[in-house]
Amino acid sequence: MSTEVHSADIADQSLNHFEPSDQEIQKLRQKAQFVRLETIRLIEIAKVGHYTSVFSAAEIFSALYYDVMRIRPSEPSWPDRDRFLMGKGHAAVGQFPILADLGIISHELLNGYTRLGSPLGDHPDMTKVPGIDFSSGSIGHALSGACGMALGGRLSRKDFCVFALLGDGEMQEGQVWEAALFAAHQQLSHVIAIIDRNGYQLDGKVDDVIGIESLSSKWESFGWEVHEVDGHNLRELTALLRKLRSEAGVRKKPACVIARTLKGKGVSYMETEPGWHLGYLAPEDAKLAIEEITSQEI
Ligand SMILES: Cc1ncc(C[n+]2csc(CCOP(=O)(O)OP(=O)(O)O)c2C)c(N)n1
Ligand SMILES: [Mg+2]
Repeated sequence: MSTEVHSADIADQSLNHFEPSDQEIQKLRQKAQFVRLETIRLIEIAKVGHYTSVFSAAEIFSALYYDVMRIRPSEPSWPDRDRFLMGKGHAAVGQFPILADLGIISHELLNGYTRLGSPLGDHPDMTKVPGIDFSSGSIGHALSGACGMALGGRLSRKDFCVFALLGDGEMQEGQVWEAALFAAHQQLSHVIAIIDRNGYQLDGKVDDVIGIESLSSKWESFGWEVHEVDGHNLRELTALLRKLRSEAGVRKKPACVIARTLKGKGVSYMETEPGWHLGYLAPEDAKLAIEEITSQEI
C-alpha cells in the first residue's frame, strides 16, 4: 500500500473544523456495530453472503448515512438528495439494515431478506427498493452512473453530491478509469468516490491479481483531488467527508478518498482471510463473531 504523502492529505489542519463531537462519534460507532451485527443476522436468513465486504465498509456506511449525506428518510426520492452508489453491490446486505433503521423500508421487508419474492436480494435493485439509487452487482459501473447523475445535477442547477463506494478489486475494471477521465474532464466536483482499500478481492490479494499501486498517484494523474484516510477511524473519516461535501461547490475537481480498511474488520478470524469473501457462519461460529463485535469498545 502507498505510503506517499499528498498535498490534500488528512493532515490538513482545516479538518479540525469539521471534526464530529464525542457524542456524534459514539453514535456513529454504534451504527457501524449495528451494521456488522445485522449483516450476520441477515446472512443467517440467506445462508450465504459477503460478511467481510460489509465489515470493511461499516464505518463508511455509518458516516455517510448517519452524518454526511443530505437525505430525507421520509422522502427517499427527494430530487435534491445526495446519491449513494455502490460499485461493490455485493455489500448490499450491510446497506439494507440502514434503510430499515432510517424508516425507508419496513422491518418486515428486511426480515424477509432474499426470501422468494423479496425485493431485497444479494445485490441492490433501484427499481424495487426505495432508497437505492443505483442497481449494481456487476462491479465497475457505479462511477459512470455517478458521473451521469452529477452532470444531470449540474444541468438542473442542483447542488447534491454523488457518493460512489468502490472496491479496490473493482479498480481493475477498465470502466472505472473511463469514468475517472470523464469526471475530471467535466470538473464534476460533486462526485466523491470512496475506495474501500481492503487489500483483497474475491480470489486473493488485489496486488497479486493485478497490482493497482500507486493508487493515489493514479487518481491524481487522472485529475482528481485525492485523500487517504483510515477507513475505520470515524473521527478522521467523518471530518474528511464533511469537508469534501461542504466544498463541492467550490472545488474544481472530483474527489477521491482512499479508505484504508481491513476486509472482515471486527471479526479476527475473518480479517485478511480471503476465503471469507463469500461464506456462511454456522450458528456456533456466528455466536463467536457476535461476541467479538459486541465486546469492542464503542
Ligand atoms: C464484472 C464482475 N466481475 C466479477 C464479479 C464477481 N465478483 C464479485 S465481488 C468480487 C470481488 C470484488 O473485490 P473488491 O472490489 O475488492 O470488493 P471487496 O469485496 O473486497 O470490498 C468479484 C470479482 C462481479 N460481481 N462483477
Ligand atoms: Mg477489496
